Amino acid sequence: MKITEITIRQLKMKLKAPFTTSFGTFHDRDFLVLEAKDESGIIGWGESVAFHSPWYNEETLQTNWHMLEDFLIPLLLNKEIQHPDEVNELFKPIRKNNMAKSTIEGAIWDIYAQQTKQTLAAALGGKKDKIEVGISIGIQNSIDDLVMLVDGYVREGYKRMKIKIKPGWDVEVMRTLRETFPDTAFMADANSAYNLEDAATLKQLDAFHLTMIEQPLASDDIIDHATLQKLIDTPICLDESIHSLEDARKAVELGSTKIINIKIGRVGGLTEAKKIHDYCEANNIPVWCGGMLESGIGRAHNVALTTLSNFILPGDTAGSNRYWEKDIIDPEVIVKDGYIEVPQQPGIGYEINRETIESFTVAKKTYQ
Ligand code: OSB
Ligand code: MG
Repeated sequence: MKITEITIRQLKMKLKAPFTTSFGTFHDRDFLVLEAKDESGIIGWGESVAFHSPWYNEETLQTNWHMLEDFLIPLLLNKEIQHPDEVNELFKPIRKNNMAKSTIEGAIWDIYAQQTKQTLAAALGGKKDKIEVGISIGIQNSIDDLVMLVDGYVREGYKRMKIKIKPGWDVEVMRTLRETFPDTAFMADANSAYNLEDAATLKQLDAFHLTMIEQPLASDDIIDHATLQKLIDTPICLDESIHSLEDARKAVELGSTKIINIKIGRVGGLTEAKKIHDYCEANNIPVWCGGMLESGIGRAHNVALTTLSNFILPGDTAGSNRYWEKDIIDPEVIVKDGYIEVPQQPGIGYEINRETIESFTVAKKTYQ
């Protein structure tokens, strides 16, 4: 295949409800989508999960646009490639900027799956025809508000509740939830809000039988996490700290993580995500697919990845209706009884709604 044309769009979509983590609140989602066309006219779609500002990692939608325009697109345009795994190799001279790389790589995987007349899930080696999903719930104004929200999501059938925590919104919150919902699977995500001096507080969470605690310590740490894991029973799951197979291997060998949250953008694309998945499977480390408040395009890639066999814990890929009044794909991603059915059309398997995508577009540029 040869990519002959690429269009980048900047979109702005309003979240149905604000989403608050330990580092701030989102009201909108500003992000890039990328449309790539090959010489036969097949179109593939990718989404950049970078945010408007660099709080989750150092990338932003503007740095992604810069990397794509000035480095990544020139490396790829009009080059003959046989398989999407080659994109990873092609981008090796460019350090990091994983979310930018992943944006393009995802579109190439979509094209490759369509060319070979299979679903993206099948192209990746996935076998499931439905995936199990949980939901990530932001910090609320009161514990009562949170209990009401959780109750709704339990009724909707979500398979596990991920609760965002931060100092002061942790032990009492999780205690109340455990008492109110004795049989529900809960986990907590701190987005790096703690340090080792907080070990005693984090130890108190052991009493609530959480399936895991996600990224309690610094986003660039795998040393203190290993120390913390020796002090607490709740399994640690790393998110922000894992950018590659090498990071995963080192964290697992050090005992810093017992579970890994794989985000396609954070690790630079589906090829690297699959490598991490395979390494974890061989080393008995369960994985699950994280979320970045994606539109339907990113969501479709997450659904496909989650069909791989070692995605044995419910992920964060909730239904479109949890985020948006109207998503940019048809049909939207639907969760029923805690499952998403894997679409069976070739490629990402959902149609892009051109009219809707145009209505959210604030900037657009085509490269040939
Ligand atoms: O840490 O997993 C995270 C959202 C934005 C940035 C980071 C994270 C999250 C979520 C929400 O937890 C996942 C989702 O619903 O897409
Ligand atoms: Mg997280």
